[in-house]
Amino acid sequence: MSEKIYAVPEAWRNEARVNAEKYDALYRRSVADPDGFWGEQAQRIEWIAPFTRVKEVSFDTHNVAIEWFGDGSTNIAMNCIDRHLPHRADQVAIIWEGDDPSLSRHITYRELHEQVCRFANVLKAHGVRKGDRVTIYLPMIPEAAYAMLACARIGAVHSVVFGGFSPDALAGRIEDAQSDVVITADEGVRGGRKSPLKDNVDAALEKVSAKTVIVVTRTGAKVDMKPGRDFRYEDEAKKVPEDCPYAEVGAEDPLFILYTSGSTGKPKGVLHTTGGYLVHAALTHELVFDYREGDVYWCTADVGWVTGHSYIVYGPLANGATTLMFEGVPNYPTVSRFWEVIDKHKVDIFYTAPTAIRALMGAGEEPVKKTSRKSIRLLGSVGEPINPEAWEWYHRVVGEGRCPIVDTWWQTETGGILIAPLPGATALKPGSATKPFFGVQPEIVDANGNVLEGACEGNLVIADSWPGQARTVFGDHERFVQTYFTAYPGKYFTGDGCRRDSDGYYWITGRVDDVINVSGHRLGTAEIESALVAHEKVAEAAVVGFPHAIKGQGIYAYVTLMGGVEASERLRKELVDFVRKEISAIASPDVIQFAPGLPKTRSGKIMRRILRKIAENEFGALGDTSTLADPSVVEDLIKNRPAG
Ligand code: 6R9
Repeated sequence: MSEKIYAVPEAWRNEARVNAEKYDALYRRSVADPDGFWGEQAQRIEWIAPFTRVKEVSFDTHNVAIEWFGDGSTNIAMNCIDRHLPHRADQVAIIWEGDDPSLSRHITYRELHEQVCRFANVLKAHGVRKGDRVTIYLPMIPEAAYAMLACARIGAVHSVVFGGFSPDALAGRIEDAQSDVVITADEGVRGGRKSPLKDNVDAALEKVSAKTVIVVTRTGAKVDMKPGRDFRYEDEAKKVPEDCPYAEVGAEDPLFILYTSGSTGKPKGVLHTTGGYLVHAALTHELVFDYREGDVYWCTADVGWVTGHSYIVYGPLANGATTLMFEGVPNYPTVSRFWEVIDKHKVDIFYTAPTAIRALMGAGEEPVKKTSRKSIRLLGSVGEPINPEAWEWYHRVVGEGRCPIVDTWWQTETGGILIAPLPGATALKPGSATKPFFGVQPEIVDANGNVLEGACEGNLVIADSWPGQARTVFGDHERFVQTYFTAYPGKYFTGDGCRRDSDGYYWITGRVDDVINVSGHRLGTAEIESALVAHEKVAEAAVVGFPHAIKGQGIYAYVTLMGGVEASERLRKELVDFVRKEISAIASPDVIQFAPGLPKTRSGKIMRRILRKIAENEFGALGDTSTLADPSVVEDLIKNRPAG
């Protein structure tokens, strides 16, 4: 671990909104008096009916119930748009940068208002009412933000599905959300390649049903349109009025569902509600990124992930910011693309993922150094632990040593950032997400649930609620309780391992459950295993993560074939493609090892600990193998481990 400390630069200290002293005092107050602290912070958004109650929370395993500002009402689209119109109608709300560097668009708050109203009216015309679920399967085009905000405007619940997911994965999410309406585009464009989004929707709707598909034009490709079910957005938009009043929405009414992988079963539909989520997203966006009036802010995530929800759309727009939405990828047309976009749009704040930094680091300094980047003031990181080497490179080469890096730890379930530096207050240690945000009470527990004090390492739990916390798993509250509130009763279990050093800094060590983090994308090993065993030639599969230089973790699959089936290079490729088709390209295994048997205990449980060690090439550290039903299986696995 890196021992280096970067003090808060003097200019930052002098101009800090929150300096070190203020952080300490305000943090203490925020946890001692959450009602007082959050009651005040909640005034940053506009309410329709004011709340009189702040925090009403039970983490009791028998009755998990989470409410914030429960009797207040508001509207998120009103907060992100209408509220700004009197003084920033002509300010740019969204800068859209296309995959093709010659394409960009500037959308003002006035235009955003028009577009969102139209979109909302189209949804209404197709029967969408408050509380209905709408699935959004779009590329990174402004319409993705319009569609999300249109749902929020009428009180409908969006479920954004990442455009990289396969028809099967999409079908599962449409079905689970019981969503009658799907919004998609003819095609997506990324890295110069087109992806057949509408065709994927058609394939998904052969398995599950939806009443209406609304198709936004991106490339103009010819796609099948099923009469009575499929509608062109552009045609529908012409038929509806241009204004749409916003609905009054309860603080605890749902805003969105977002599917995320866990250790077991299918992805869970994590449900977020309205008031607390917006307060948390907006406040963290302002303080962690030190967002200032007039800044151009760029988060490179996709709206298909929670980072896109909270820190491309809702947090920035609630703060009246100019948020950049990028359709492309870091290495197209060249590996200078990120830095060129920064120069083109004079980006002040840049937020990306360690996997992108590591990939670009591999291309050397020249592609960065030939750009100016002088507009950049602050850098951010999210999605997985950032290794100190990548941190140092990001700091020294990209930020030229003058930009603080905010390493932000949070999750789909937390709604917004929970552990991160405040750039004017917190000295930085490369690789550490540093200190808790206001109101957040992290604790480190051992396997028995004992709370550890001082410098220690264990599992990360959060002792009490924060406004942006997920409220439930859609349609399955029991699963919500099981997943997050039973391992350590009375506390929220994050699934992450963590070390705290003697300065009280938190260092996330990665997942402690059967979740792997590939390029910042969460995947359950169980999900990939069930995709593999769905193949007719596969008898059994076990999947583990292994360290990968660029992706952070790679996917290593042990596969036992059906009797009589020969292992071959061709079959290996076939299985990789099969997983890609069942889930997504991000889930395709990096390594497949064909194995005659898997190491199991006498009760038949696969010993993943051993499989992880073999995948990591650490044969010396296999630990106790005496409880295995057949220890010779392990020798075979070691002997036949593919090179690499
Ligand atoms: C926002 C997001 C959550 C998991 C989380 C952890 C890992 C995210 C991190 C980080 C170390 C950071 N993670 N940020 N680990 N340092 N700054 O990524 O949500 O997709 O739900 O993933 O990602 O393991 O538990 P999500």
